[in-house]
Amino acid sequence: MKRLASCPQDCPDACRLLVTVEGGRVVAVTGDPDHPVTRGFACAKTTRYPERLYAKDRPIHPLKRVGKKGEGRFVQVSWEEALSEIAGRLEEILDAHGGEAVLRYNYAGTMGLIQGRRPLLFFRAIGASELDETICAATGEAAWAEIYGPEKLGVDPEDVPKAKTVVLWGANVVSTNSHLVPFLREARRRGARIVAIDVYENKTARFADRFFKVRPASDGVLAMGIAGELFRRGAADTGYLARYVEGWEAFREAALSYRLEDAARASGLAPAEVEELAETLLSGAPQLFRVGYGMTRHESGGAALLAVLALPVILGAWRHEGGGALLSTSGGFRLNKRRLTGLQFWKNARPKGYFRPNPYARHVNQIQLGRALTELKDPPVRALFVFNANPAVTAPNAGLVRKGLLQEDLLTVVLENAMSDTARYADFLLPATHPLEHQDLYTSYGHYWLSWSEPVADPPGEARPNTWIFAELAKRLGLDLPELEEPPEKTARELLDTAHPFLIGIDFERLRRKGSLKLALPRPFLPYARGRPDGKRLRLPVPRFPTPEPDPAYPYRLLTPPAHHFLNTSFGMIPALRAAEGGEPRVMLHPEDAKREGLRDGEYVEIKSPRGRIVRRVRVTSWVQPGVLVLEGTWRAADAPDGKSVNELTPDDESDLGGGSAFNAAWVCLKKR
Ligand SMILES: Nc1nc2c(c(=O)[nH]1)N[C@H]1C(S)=C(S)[C@@H](COP(=O)(O)OP(=O)(O)OC[C@H]3O[C@@H](n4cnc5c(=O)[nH]c(N)nc54)[C@H](O)[C@@H]3O)O[C@H]1N2
Ligand SMILES: Nc1nc2c(c(=O)[nH]1)N[C@H]1C(S)=C(S)[C@@H](COP(=O)(O)OP(=O)(O)OC[C@H]3O[C@@H](n4cnc5c(=O)[nH]c(N)nc54)[C@H](O)[C@@H]3O)O[C@H]1N2
Ligand SMILES: [Mo]
Repeated sequence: MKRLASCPQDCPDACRLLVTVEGGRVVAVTGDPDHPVTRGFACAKTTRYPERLYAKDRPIHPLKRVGKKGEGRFVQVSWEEALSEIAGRLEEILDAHGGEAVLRYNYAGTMGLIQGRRPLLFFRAIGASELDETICAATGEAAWAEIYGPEKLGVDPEDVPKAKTVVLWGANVVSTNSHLVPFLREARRRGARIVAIDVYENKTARFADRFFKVRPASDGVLAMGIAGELFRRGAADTGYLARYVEGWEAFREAALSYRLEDAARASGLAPAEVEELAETLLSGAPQLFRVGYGMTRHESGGAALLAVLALPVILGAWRHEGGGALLSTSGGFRLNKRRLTGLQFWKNARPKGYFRPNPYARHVNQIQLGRALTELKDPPVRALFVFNANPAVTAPNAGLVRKGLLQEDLLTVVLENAMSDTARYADFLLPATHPLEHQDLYTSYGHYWLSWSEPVADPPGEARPNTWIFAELAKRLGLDLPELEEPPEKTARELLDTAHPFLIGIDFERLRRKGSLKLALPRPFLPYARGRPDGKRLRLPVPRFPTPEPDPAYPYRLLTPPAHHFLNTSFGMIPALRAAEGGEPRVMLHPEDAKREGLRDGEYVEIKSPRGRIVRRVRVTSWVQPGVLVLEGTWRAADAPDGKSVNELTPDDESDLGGGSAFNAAWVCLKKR
């Protein structure tokens, strides 16, 4: 039997999958041929869903720790035993320390709005510490908002074939947004030129017509140099700027102060190459900038993205279909989320039992989980609930996270549908359904299709949806939270109940019938052709790029971009995908650096940062540049030769904008072993 379902992964593509099911089990996965973005193909990862869903070590019964913390030794218990014991411990913690002693840690393990977002209600109802979800997009979002306002409305990928110049800037789309590739090929067939700008030669660099390898964190200066050149050549769309853009004169002044040589020196390109970039932009309009979050994960990553995002504004590219920028399309989904995550409790407190809504609850930045667990006082964090995330290896400064997770007096509850690294640290490991086993509503950050997904397979063992688990806990705490128990259809209806014009004609019944519907975008879709959608003008703030003082003890910058065959850690349990990534994590090192360090291809090296040390096998390759190391993918710690996550090395400091992560600002040194 073949059934359609939505792919839940944290990926811009938000595919519709065609799933073959036999006896309630998924046996094969491909893409929905009728979905205009999925176009019938599933990626290297999702075709492996059967292996992920039925992995031998998937937790399918409630488990209670018997070994030491982190050992991963559990005994099976009943749901009743697990839930009542957790509720009892929670009650003690709430009595002794109040709600803020409880912390959730969640991210986008499923992009489904119901199983992804609804559980927040539980935490807001008990006045738990608020988690700022900054690990991925916060810096990019903040940079976007400075220029374009709070809604991220990217170019519709289905309009990409109309672009004449495409710049893939710090976006490895061939690996991380593979369903954009057919649209790029179509643009190329119609005469577009595709250039890629990245710090190493990744798959997208090889796909592009021209590749520019730039120094990490140099994009801001490079973009300002290009902007200066555009103004000098009289190529700026001054009509557009004068009418729709605030602050452009000051921006122009600033841009003119960057010479081609400045941009060249910072980026490591030749001045002629910077000029070539400017000329490429002028050779074919409209220009499309597909920008990634990778370049934002630096000390001044927000400013860098600001400068890059200014280029389509200066060129007036937004006036034409296919022109502009594409960071995310998430701002198109103007759903009615008022009640989804319990924010309404902050406005109308309804005290009952432990029901202590607290709009002023302490905020914890998720990239500083280790600090929160080990340093916070008044109250200390005494209970941690992890769902839809694997912070033991995906959060920065993993050594400190581990120290926090090992604390005896911390109650750790993990909801999982895989034996994740974090699951091993759980006091209670609760079996969650996989999104192919429950209903949910999905938006996308790479296109404008909304979807509804029915379960296609039976949940194994005693697995339950996240919302069921939190509803049961709420009951045992005497909380009145009927929202957690309401049928997903009801939540979906409410989410779709909005007067926003993009949602006109999209009601739940139609969405359920069709499975997937495109937002009712105006045609042509030119969201910033006349300033912001809200009628305000765009803004071009002048970005500043402080250069960090280099520490000679840590001469290399380590970058850790996504791996082609993984989705963060979500597919690490599949041997074939690990094999496709080379069997173990490898650190890429330039031949010159290898020579200086006396390292040969295939040898192991110790990599050390001020926060920790790990051991990795070396891959000597000129895909990278001198002084820059690249390690693709967040591997499960157990698959590394030393059992340690690469995030032992990464900083938990905030970037310059939005409190976002700065994974790529990891300065390290190498020690031959
Ligand atoms: N296959 C696969 N797909 C994924 C993921 C995955 O793990 N694997 N992860 C998903 C998630 S959570 C996200 S957020 C997105 C990832 O989205 P993004 O973070 O946008 O990741 P990429 O598109 O890979 O773009 C990152 C690129 O930025 C480059 N980069 C890093 N620093 C700099 C810099 O200073 N300048 C420039 N020019 N480039 C730089 C990296 O080398 C890398 O090639 O992808 C999603 N899709
Ligand atoms: N060094 C370095 N570290 C990084 C990055 C980097 O570029 N470099 N990228 C960062 C980025 S962009 C991101 S987004 C984060 C991602 O980090 P995480 O959010 O931790 O992502 P995953 O490792 O995929 O973990 C998601 C988990 O959710 C589980 N899950 C899936 N569906 C469900 C469900 O329905 N219920 C429950 N309970 N669980 C479910 C999966 O089994 C999986 O273990 O990592 C960040 N970490
Ligand atoms: Mo992400």
